[in-house]
This record gives sequence, structure tokens and C-alpha cells, in this order.
Amino acid sequence: MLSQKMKDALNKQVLMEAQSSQAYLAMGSWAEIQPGLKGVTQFFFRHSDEERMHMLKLIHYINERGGFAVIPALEQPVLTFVSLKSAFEQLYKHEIKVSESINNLVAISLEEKDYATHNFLQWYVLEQMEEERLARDCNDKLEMIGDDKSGLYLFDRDIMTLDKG
Ligand code: OFO
Repeated sequence: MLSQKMKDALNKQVLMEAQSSQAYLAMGSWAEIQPGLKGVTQFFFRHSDEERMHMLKLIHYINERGGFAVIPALEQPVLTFVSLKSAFEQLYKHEIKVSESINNLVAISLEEKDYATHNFLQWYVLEQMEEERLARDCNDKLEMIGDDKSGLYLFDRDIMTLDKG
């Protein structure tokens, strides 16, 4: 059985994963109407789906442990970006925030002596490490590319191979 504190904290994470999914969906929609960003578009949409999967995993876990997963209302995400670089910078910042939030959940699970939840959260800890690495890679590459169109072309072509999926 989850403690009230653990339940509330996990439900906050449901919101965060839903917001991530929504934010990457918006990035995908923006990228889709830019010329030549087919690969990036696919990348954002796929990430949005992954975040939804993270959210669902939490929902099922909360409900299976005797809690009630609350489906949250969402604010509209950022819709447009001045550049691809700025979209990826936001993605990276967002992932860092999510990692902090997961770490905080892990701390609460220990405080509450909830070792099942602690164990459940290890998957998210690893996932966040991977997501931060990926976002950092993309940012580093875009930094190197600058305004070079052929660099951007290659970035768009190769981005799906950078992805783990
Ligand atoms: Fe849910 O992994 Fe990123 O945010």
C-alpha cells in the first residue's frame, strides 16, 4: 500500500510525464511544418509516445498498489521555436528537470521505507540517464553545426540512429 505522501508524489510525476509528452508533441508538430526536418519530426513524435508510455507505467503502478492515479489537466505547451537548436535546448532543460523530479521521488521512497516503489523507480533513473545523454548529444551536435545547411541535413538524416529505439 502506498503512503499518502508517496501517492501524491507519484501522481505529480504522472503530470510531469504527461507534460513531457505534450511538449514533444508540440515540437513534432512545429518540426513537421519546417522544410527538411523529416527525421527530427519523427524523433519528436516518437519521444512524445515514449513519454506517454512512462506516464501509463506510473498510472498502472499507482493503481496496482492501492492508490488512484489522477489524470491531470494540461497547460498548453510551447508551440513554436526560433530554431531547431532552441527546441533541443528546451528539450534538454526539460529532461534535467524530469531527472530531478525522479531523484526526488527516489528520496521520498526511501524516507517512506517503500522499497517496492524504490525498486520500481530504478527503471526511471536509468531511463533519465539515457534521455539526458541523448539530449546532450543532440545539443552538442547542433552547436557544432551552427548555420551550416549540409550539417543540418545530415543531423536530420541521422537523428533516428542516435535514438535508442
Ligand atoms: Fe519520461 O523520460 Fe523524459 O521526460
